[in-house]
Amino acid sequence: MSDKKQRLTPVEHIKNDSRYLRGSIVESLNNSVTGSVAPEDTHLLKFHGTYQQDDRDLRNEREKQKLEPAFEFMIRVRVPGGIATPEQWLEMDRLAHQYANGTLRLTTRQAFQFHGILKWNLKQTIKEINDSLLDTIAACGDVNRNVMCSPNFNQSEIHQEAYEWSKKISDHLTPQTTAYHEIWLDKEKVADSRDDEEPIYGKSYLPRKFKIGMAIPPANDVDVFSQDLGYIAIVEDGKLQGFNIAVGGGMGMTHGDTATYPNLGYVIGFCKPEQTVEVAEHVVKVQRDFGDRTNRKHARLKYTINDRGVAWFKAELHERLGWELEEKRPYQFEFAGDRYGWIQGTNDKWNLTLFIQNGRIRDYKGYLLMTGLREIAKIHDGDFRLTGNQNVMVGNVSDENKPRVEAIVKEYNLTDGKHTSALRRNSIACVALPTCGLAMAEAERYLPDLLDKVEVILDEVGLKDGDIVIRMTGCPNGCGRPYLGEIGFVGKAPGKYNMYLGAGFAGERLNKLYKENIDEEEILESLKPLLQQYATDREEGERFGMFAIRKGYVKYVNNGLDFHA
Ligand code: SRM
Ligand code: SF4
Repeated sequence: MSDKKQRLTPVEHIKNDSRYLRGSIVESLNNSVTGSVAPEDTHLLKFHGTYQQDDRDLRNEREKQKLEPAFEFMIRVRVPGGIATPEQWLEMDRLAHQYANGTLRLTTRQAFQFHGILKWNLKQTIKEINDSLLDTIAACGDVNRNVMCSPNFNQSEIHQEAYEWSKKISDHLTPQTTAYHEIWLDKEKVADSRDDEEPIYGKSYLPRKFKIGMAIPPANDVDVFSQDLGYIAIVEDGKLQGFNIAVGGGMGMTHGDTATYPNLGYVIGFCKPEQTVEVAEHVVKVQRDFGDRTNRKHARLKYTINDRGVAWFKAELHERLGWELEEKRPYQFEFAGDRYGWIQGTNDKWNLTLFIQNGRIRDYKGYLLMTGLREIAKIHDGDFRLTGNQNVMVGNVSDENKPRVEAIVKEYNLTDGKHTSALRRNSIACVALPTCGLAMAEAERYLPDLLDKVEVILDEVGLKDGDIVIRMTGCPNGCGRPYLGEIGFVGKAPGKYNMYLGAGFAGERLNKLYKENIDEEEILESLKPLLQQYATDREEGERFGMFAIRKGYVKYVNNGLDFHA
């Protein structure tokens, strides 16, 4: 055995020996002694779209009682481009009540998540998701994940075209193993695992997760530079000419380990629409062959590229393609957040973007959000578009149906965000506690309360309507893309956060560490003078992130390699 092979991470061996993602998943599901699955299967299940978790609110109590943790599963539903039909919405709503914890979670990658599913219901839930013509394969795992696409609100034809391409990329990169159908859908063994093939991934799949997003300027609402592979639509004379290609973005890092860092993608050229799928396949294959399989903290494409150089990557890609990308074309992003309220598309249909705080859909006392959206789904004649900012667009509403949707919005007090502060409208928080096994601090359950307090300051200094991008995550993995927040909070310990400042408003620049390990009191004490000063000293049109840099609160960050400098 070569040195390199010996040094592969344990997950590499699990994947390689899994017979194309089968492992002992069936046996694990049938084991009635425990609510969990075998340790190796926890890794393989991710490729099937589900994570084993345990309710962390109950962990200590159950330990005291000598009970096994309260095991439960999260299921992530792949929704390429974030577009779902009203029928699919109704199914997700039903499944959330029947098998999960009665809530639905819209994710930062335009997908649905269910939480709190017991092992005994896992198979049936995944089967019923597939019955609705959505699926969960490759929603997680070391493969290409849900392909994002700007849920564009007005350039309807351009969006439709871009969406079709993102769907083609998604289909092309979906794993070919028949294990998914065999395990979850009771499909007869169409092939022995020995007959399975993964022409793009191979037996060991990718060294790490892989993410693709497509943005349509001026909106960078998929944070295209945070993707391993980003496509930036180039529209000239009202027509989609093709895409600029950005490679090597990623957010995850580890506290205290400066060898890990967030990075923004490098724009390396331009391709025509019909070349997008081929580009995706070869970028993935370069990463398959050169990504670091000996260290999962160094295994993303950003490290492959930064270690060897952008020029090397481009040359390797060109050689595999057999042709060269054209020169990148000019583009201009103006914002990374969502545009709320009703906007008419160029196809004359209406799009209503609703604000969903941190993507959690449920009924609250006095605010029946989940019921209201269900009522819309029942009469809706268009589609639902999940946004990369955890919100939802009620898309392609006809003129005739608009008043009916409006009436439901009014009856259930659904908000188009215009009644909340601009800060809240531009906020993202990851799931964190109690389901995320990696959370060090709260995020989704805490950010709304923190914002209540920050809004008091904003009111005092007259900034309530000023757009500022704020993001919080419960750990440094970056699921809420916090390093692209003009204000970013990253959990360190219960109640303690690192505070970052200075990212670009349109997702074009990373932020930088401003204060470390601070609690709520210190957060508010730090923010107050900053916001006061921003209210009085900002230059015409100056964004908060840039202001924090100009005033010397933090240094300008060029990219990942100087994030910790
Ligand atoms: Fe994430 C792991 C939730 C978007 C970077 N992420 C996790 C897990 C599965 C925790 C785990 O491994 O046990 C979280 C499950 C929490 C729960 O209870 O639901 C989790 N990630 C999420 C979601 C649901 C956050 C949200 O509030 O919306 C997002 C689901 C997206 C989807 O639909 O596919 C989510 N995760 C992201 C993003 C943002 C993005 O992709 O645009 C990132 C940063 C971008 C990137 O990948 O670089 C992200 N998640 C991570 C990482 C760090 C990866 C790295 O390179 O270091 C982990 C941990 C890991 O992979 O080891 C992680
Ligand atoms: Fe969990 Fe950390 Fe991702 Fe938040 S950022 S969901 S705490 S892994």
